[in-house]
Amino acid sequence: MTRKIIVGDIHGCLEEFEDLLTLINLQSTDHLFLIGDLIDRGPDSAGVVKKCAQLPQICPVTLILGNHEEKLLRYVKHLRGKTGIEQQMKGTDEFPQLIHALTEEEHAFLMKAYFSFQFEGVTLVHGGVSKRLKFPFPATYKVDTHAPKDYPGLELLTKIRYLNPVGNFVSLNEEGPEDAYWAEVYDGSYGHVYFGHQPFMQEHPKCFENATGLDTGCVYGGWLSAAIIEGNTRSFVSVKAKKTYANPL
Ligand SMILES: [Mn+2]
Repeated sequence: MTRKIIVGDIHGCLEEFEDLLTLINLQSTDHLFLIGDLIDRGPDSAGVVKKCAQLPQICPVTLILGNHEEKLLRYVKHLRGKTGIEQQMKGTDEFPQLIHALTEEEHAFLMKAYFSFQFEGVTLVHGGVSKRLKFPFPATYKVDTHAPKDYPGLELLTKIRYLNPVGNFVSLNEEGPEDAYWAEVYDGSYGHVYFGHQPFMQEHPKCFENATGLDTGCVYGGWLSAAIIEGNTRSFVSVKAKKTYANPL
């Protein structure tokens, strides 16, 4: 039977990712989903992208766009367009070296990412969802065919954490006592949502009523996790980080 395997935020943790793939024992009948944030903070972002770009040789691979990939693609767009805007972007220190290390094929792999993806009652996004989204949802949105200028706010799917009482996005570190973490208040109307972005420092993914958080903080010394969906059953696999590579922001 087809297994749908959803892997949490890797953030350059290549060794842990390879160990996780060994545990999963990927088959040609599987479908692998990567929930985004392959890159930044960890020891080998280029190695992780290279590894991921090879995996379609084994089975179908779907990349969900993380906020770090979203920023990288925007950076490259400005760089290639010679706008100079990329020099004003923050949190891009690792990008020049990473861009240099990636081939055109590997860059193209990142361009094939999805803002959101749907299958059988499940929605995948990197960050989170809200009922105030300004585009039809749930739906599958792809980076190379759905431009954020045509679908305003599409990039929010990569970075939603807190929502204000009416459901609007609250920027990082600007949340107040009246704001709620999106997965705590999500009513399930878009199906069960699998997501990353928010590190939960625990051995297995964080289960909410209508959502599952797959980022178990590997780059911060936690775990790298995956959910495996096979028919009506679901299981989790995790590997412990070999060390602490970064401090939580
Ligand atoms: Mn993220």
